[in-house]
Amino acid sequence: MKISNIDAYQIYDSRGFPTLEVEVELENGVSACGLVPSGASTGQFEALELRDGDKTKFRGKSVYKAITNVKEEIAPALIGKSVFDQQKNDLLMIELDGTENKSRLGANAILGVSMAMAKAAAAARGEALFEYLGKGEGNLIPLNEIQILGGGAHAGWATDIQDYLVIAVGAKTYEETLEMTHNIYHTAGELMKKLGKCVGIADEGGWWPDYKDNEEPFEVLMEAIKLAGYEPGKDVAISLDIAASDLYDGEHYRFKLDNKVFTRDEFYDLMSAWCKKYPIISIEDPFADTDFENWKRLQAELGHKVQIIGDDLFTTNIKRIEQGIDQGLANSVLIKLNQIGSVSETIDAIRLTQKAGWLPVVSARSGETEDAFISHLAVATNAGQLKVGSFARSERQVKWNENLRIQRKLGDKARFVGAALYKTIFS
Ligand code: 2PG
Ligand code: MG
Repeated sequence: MKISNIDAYQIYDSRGFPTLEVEVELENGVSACGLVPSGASTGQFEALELRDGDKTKFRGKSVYKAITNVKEEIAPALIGKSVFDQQKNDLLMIELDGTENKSRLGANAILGVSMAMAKAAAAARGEALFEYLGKGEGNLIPLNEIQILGGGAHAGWATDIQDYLVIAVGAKTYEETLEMTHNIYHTAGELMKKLGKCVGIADEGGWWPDYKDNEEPFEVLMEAIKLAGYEPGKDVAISLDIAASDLYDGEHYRFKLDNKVFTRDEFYDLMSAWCKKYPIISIEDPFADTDFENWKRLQAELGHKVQIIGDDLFTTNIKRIEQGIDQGLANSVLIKLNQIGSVSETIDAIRLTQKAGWLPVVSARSGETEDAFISHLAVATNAGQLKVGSFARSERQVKWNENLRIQRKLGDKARFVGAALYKTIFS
């Protein structure tokens, strides 16, 4: 089944920023679109998101160059190729780009084509995307990691910590994780409003808080879990994304809200102390992407009972994940399609993570679209976990809802293991 046409045009993400939609059309008339997400707290090792930078157009954020690259360079190279050769076609685009970080054509241009190609191929086979990507092997409905409070780059630095999240570790079914999170999300919102601590909604749908320091939110989180009728640690655990690269100047970590400066040792002590003081089951980017020593130390101290996830640390990049595995820097990898810029490389990153006995957590970006590609990717690869921001706003809900549909389609074959997946990394 050959690709007959590829088109691209500008659409708008959940923040109203320009992004690309790419349409891949096949010789039998079937077509599909890939919608490209965009981060705010991006890692320095991510593949490059090409923006025009012309201040007179969408304040520098338009993506017309990336669109032109799809139409004038990628399309002529891929038209006539088999849509089922995902890996070969992704590689062709990577070679056509010719740079280490996809900076010539743009990772957004390449990813849009890559996603649309996979969706068109699935449609041509009459399969759901998860079936096509997983070659029929994917059936694990993921455990959700859901944001209750948003801070950092997603909420005007209302807190220095980026995400305060929950994981329904006691849930027996996927539906139950959603119900538990719904209850906690709304209880937390009501509580914060009553206390005068809620300013609005952050970029990923969590509550935008107004606190004096970065530790106060733990109290509302613990209280909301209890008020919603759950036991912290047993039914529901806390998860954090510190996004610490944003707090690090090469020597010190800084909390603006608390007006505190930490040496690397002091910051280590704080991260380690929080993991012991609160029922934290998972912590992402507790240290900067260059502070390997602290990563290694935390993994050695707490990696047997806390999920330690590298996001900016690894940027879904095979070489960086391999380095992390060699050096024992963490036990889990956040997986984001646009950090690396193609579907094949993303799946390779997941497989590498799993082979090492680590856990992949498939993730959305803070700037999202109505595309539910990642829900399919998580099930297709049996990744086990999905992080999509909060439990509000349609660009988030479309992903949670898609997993309900996937589960329904899988019927008896669907599996949900919940927190039992942690057995893989905990001893
Ligand atoms: C993260 C993501 C999603 P962003 O840091 O994990 O929460 O944020 O897309 O802004 O990098
Ligand atoms: Mg992160």
